[in-house]
Amino acid sequence: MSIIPRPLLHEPGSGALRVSEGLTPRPRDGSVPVTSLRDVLAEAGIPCVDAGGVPVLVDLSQDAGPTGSTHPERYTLRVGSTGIELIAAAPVGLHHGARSLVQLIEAGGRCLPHGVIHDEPRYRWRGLSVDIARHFFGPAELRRVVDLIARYKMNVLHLHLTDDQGWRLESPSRPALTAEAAGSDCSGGPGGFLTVGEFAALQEYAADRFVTVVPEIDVPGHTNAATHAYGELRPDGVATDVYTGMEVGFSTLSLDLPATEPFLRDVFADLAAMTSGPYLHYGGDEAMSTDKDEYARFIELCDRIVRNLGKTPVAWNEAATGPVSAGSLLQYWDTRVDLDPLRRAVEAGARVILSPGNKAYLDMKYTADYALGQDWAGLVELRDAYDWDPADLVDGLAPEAIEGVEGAIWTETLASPDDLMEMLLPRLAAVAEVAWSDPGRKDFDDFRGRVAGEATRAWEPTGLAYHRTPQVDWAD
Ligand code: TNX
Repeated sequence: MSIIPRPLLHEPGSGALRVSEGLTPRPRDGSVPVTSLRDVLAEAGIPCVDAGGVPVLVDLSQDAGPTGSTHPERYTLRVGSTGIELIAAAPVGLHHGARSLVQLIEAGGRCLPHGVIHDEPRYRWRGLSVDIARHFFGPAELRRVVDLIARYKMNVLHLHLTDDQGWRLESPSRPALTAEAAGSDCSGGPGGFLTVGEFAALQEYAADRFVTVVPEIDVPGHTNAATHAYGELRPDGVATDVYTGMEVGFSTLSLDLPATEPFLRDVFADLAAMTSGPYLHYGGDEAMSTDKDEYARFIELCDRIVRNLGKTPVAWNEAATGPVSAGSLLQYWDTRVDLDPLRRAVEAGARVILSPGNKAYLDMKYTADYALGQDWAGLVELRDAYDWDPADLVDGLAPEAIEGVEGAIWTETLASPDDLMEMLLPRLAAVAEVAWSDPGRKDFDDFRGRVAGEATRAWEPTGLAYHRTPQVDWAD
């Protein structure tokens, strides 16, 4: 079994099926979509032919997946002597099944072992957060990230769009944000930003791969770019200087200034209008320069603004001291803090995304002497990113309160696309498996073998940089 993330159930058969002439998808009837299967196969260079290939019967049926399951993302993939069968409860499951099929074909060298897979994810939120504020990564790089996320059956791309060093998304009602505060980054580079059109196109590209983009505008801290563009957001009315360092916690908005609430309303309204998914992230982290009571009022206001725009609010764990509204999401990252506020927020109806810094932060160094990355949360080797169970992370957190798992990559030290990729790979595969697979069947030895296969079959052929950790026996 070569698939990452490891499927829930796999019953191997005894023969194998040759797919040298390509595949011929056959929907059970006209209402069953096969475009997603065709697209996934085409992107992997596996030809689909109208006739004469190995038949792939495609069907939507409630009988798909593990026996008795009602999971909306479930699918069943059968490979036998007469062909392939892909059955899912919904189009998203067909997409997952297609991803598994591609990995099986790649691993088998076009010779598919017989067998049956019944699969579904453990968590519904399987994300990666990418900081494009400290260093800017544009549409082409972000599409490559989406490709990887989708390959590993993850479904959320969270974009950290604003920080002290730059504002990276056009906001039509506040043009100075990108006109004045997007031309810098953490290493004196030119920065950059996504236009409204580029952001729309990226979301469409992601949606075609069943990935939701969750945009983050971080307030009230991490706001030097905003106060550089709009001096009226500062008590003295004077715009702050451009910031190109790596410190955190020095900037803040001030709720009692007349310009602040209109600013928040404008940028979140713009963001809601541009965002096709149901979530808006308003940050809330590391507001070390914000007064405590004022911080609570900020959280309450941002939660309300996002709700009134018809979106579900998401914020970093600090916002648990909020109040946040029932049904909003809190993203747990800081393993050093008191968790009582998080538990209380959950009791009041919040749900939790787990991004523990010492496991899921893919900007942490692999080893102490690694050139890239930081180490404030610890070192995160491949095994550290793999060997943890989300259900055990926060004492007293009900399993139903866990929405899912998200890796995060902060880019203070990552200036180039290769820097980004070698921090993501191979650890992104570990995040995907933690979020998808049954913890009872997880096995690092088996996983690292599958990772070695990904490097030769998926990363090297497409020119993706990855870290050759000694924890994997790479093929060459
Ligand atoms: C903490 S995680 C931060 C970021 C930094 C990151 C570096 C979080 C919510 N805040 O501002 O970029 O550490 O690892």
